[in-house]
Amino acid sequence: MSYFNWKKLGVIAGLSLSLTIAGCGQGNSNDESTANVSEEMEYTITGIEPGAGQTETNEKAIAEYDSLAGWEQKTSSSAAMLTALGEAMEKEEPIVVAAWSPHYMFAKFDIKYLEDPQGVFGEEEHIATLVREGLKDDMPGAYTILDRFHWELPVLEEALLKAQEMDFDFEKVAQQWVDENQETVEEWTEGVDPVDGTPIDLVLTPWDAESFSTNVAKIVLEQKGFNVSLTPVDPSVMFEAVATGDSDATLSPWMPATHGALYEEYEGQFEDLGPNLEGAKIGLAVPSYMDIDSIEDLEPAE
Ligand code: PBE
Repeated sequence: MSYFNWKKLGVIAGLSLSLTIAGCGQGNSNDESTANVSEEMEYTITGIEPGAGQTETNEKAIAEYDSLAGWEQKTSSSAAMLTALGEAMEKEEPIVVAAWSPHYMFAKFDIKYLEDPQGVFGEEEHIATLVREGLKDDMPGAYTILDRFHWELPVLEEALLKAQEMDFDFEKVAQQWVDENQETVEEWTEGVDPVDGTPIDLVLTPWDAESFSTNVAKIVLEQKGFNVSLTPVDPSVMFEAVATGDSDATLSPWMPATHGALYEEYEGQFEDLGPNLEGAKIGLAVPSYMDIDSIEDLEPAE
């Protein structure tokens, strides 16, 4: 027999061996690696706030993936999701959660994103700075500061870990960061003329990264004499407020996937000053002990 034929035989033998293994696994529901964990999870994704951009993206994933046919998303709050994740992990139970980074959940829990071969959650996200039309003329100093304002991912991640230690008192965490990083702050404010109590409103969404960064922006603008108010809202209200001029600016939109639909809806009615953070991400995540790697490894309910 030639070498070629031996090789072919080897392939056939290998194939039938893996078929045998797969066959055994399917008939044996006690085998942990092949048991239907999706059923154990009651075909449910543990989601976050109903108004989150990601809640819609999760619904899109349910609609688009055959493996998620018949699944449901349970929404409540980010805090409730984190509690459910912690409880499941304590008992080593399976769970699929709405996840995003930067967030301290990846430092606190040993979890992994599920691969998203259909690209529903997009690739890299950035957090954008949007300002209302006319801000540049009305408040050139604030505009300059907001335009310069940006984060490197590790800096923001470290701040979010610190926030966890400081009971999520973002005013305090932001003040501490500003105190320790006056050099960066001075780069943002250099050459900006001080004002005397000009009011400016920043609208923000209620998640950690956004709370931290908007509180830092508040302190920095206050150092130049602005009278800053912060208004926490849902993503849809955030876009509307900046588009109508009810609010002056926001540092919270996640693009292009998470808030892309809202961005398009209001496009042309705000000015985009570009990313204030790059390298963000959203997706579905599971504890690392779960033996699946992709959304396609889940099983439909029907
Ligand atoms: N999230 C993830 C926000 C932005 C991305 C929960 C922090 C949202 O879903 O709207």
